[in-house]
Amino acid sequence: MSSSNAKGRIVAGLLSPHPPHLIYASNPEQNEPTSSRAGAWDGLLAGYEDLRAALATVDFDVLIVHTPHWKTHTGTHFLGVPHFEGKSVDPIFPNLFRYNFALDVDVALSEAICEEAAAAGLTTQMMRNPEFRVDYGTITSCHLVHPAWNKPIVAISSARTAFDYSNEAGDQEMLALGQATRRAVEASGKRALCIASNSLSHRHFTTEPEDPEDPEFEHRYNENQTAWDRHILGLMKAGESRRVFDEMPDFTEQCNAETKDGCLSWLLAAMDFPSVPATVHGYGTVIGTGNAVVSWDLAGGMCATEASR
Ligand code: 2X7
Ligand code: FE2
Repeated sequence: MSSSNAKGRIVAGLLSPHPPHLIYASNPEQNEPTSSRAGAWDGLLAGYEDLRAALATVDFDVLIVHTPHWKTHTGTHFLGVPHFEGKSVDPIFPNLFRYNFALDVDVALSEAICEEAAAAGLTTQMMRNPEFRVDYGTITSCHLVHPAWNKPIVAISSARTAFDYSNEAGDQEMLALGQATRRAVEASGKRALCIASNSLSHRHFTTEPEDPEDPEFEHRYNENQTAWDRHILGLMKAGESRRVFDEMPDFTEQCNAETKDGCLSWLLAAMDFPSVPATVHGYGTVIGTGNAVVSWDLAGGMCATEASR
């Protein structure tokens, strides 16, 4: 771990979507259901493989994840117990995701971000219930980024301000939360991977084929959604992350995008709107939703892979 005298930093930012289908298709020992491996999501799984290869040369101390599936209605909450174990079941897809998790939390960093955010005027709370069932967004994204689970995490809830007020209000809150996260990481002396755990366009089918992994069934919901996703990924690759933030309310509105929960806006603000071009490791649909695996190499530590060459 870095010396606590050194200035901490966010070494990389990741957009890491969490369809539980990707865990199902990977057949890790922690997940109970077994998939057919028929191949519907192979492109996205290859994107995650490319991301993990790129991260193999990155030294980090902690993963910080903002998740849309821990929904809190009284401000932003942070995991505040050193170790959690249990079974996380996706409420919509219990046939795909029943995952036995065991994870460690960097409680000191959680508390530091919580305090920084509170000092910036946000409503915040530490979650101290040791029986808490960690949500599938946090687990899926952390597993796909770093399946070894040998680093502590910080998990941040979605306070859902955009749902109660407006997309603009939600993004302004995420701006403050992202900046608070950055300040707390810098003061901690730690090297952090920051993860936005959300899909992009989010219209989805409401029926499932007999084999959920049937590649004949999987396709984009419609071209409008995909065109918006392409546009956002183009801005990311061009290093125009501030424009992504500025266009976020329209994207969220017109694409029913999962960005409404704030993860990507938080990440862009935590990274201080980098102009370094992002790498898109993979893009694909899951039940029609648009999902992109993207990285921003902020410390120059990621190695070249197929996607970045
Ligand atoms: O939570 C999700 C999601 N965001 C996208 C696709 C499929 C399932 O779950
Ligand atoms: Fe989701």
